[in-house]
Amino acid sequence: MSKLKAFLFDVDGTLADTERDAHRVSFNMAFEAAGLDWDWTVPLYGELLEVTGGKERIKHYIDNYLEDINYDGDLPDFIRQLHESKTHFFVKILSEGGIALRPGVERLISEARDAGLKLAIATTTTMENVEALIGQTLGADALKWFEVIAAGDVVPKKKPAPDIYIYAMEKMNLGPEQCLAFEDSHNGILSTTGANLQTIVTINDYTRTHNFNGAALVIDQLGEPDSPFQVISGDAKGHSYFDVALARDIHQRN
Ligand code: XBP
Ligand code: MG
Repeated sequence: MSKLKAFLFDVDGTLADTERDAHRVSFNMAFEAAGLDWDWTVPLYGELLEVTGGKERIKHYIDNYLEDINYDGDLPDFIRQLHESKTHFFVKILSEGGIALRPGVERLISEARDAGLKLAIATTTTMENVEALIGQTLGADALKWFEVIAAGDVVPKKKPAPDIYIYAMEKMNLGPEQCLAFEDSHNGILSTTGANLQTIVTINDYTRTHNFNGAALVIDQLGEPDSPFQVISGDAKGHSYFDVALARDIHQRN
């Protein structure tokens, strides 16, 4: 039995509810700025989330939802420029304080640091977005708390492929039996389980109906001492919020 050494966090939907009110909105802002009449409504965006990665999601939309489009230059270049504009709007929304961390995230990160656990991020989103979220919510210094921030195009295959988690663990010199991962989506848990990681899932409005087979514990949020989580599946061993003690308890069952 290996000792628990690190927490690996997904970002979008896990650290913060970014998809509906930040990513979706910034895609729409980029479309408008480019003179496109595309409108990614809340339900449509839920469908589009099936494809991870902003550039990949735009390509999927073009291929599957549109009859015809007019653009200058070649398609990958057009998508890349649109996505750069989207990242600009996303960072702006975050810099205006538009998004908070989910309940329990700041407390758990702080407890993990006190307990000497390593922290890492494994996300599909762009590095600039991670820096904006962490900087805005925990402060610019907090980026250093994470031994590895594995983001976006650093691996060729995004989630649901396990590559981003494998990359983060390699950089930390740790194996999956020494880590616990935090995710919010079906694509996320396919990625963690593909990397042989034990996984805690905190659901959100876009993912509550997803299949989380293979999760060690599925809860509605990490919770706080005065604001308990709800257990969707798995055994929380009488705990009412997610802390390092519960993480160690779950890890021992591995
Ligand atoms: C997050 C994503 C990302 C964001 C958009 O998935 O799918 O694509 O929606 O980010 P996960 P970019 O939480 O599983 O990592 O536009 O920066 O790609
Ligand atoms: Mg996610």
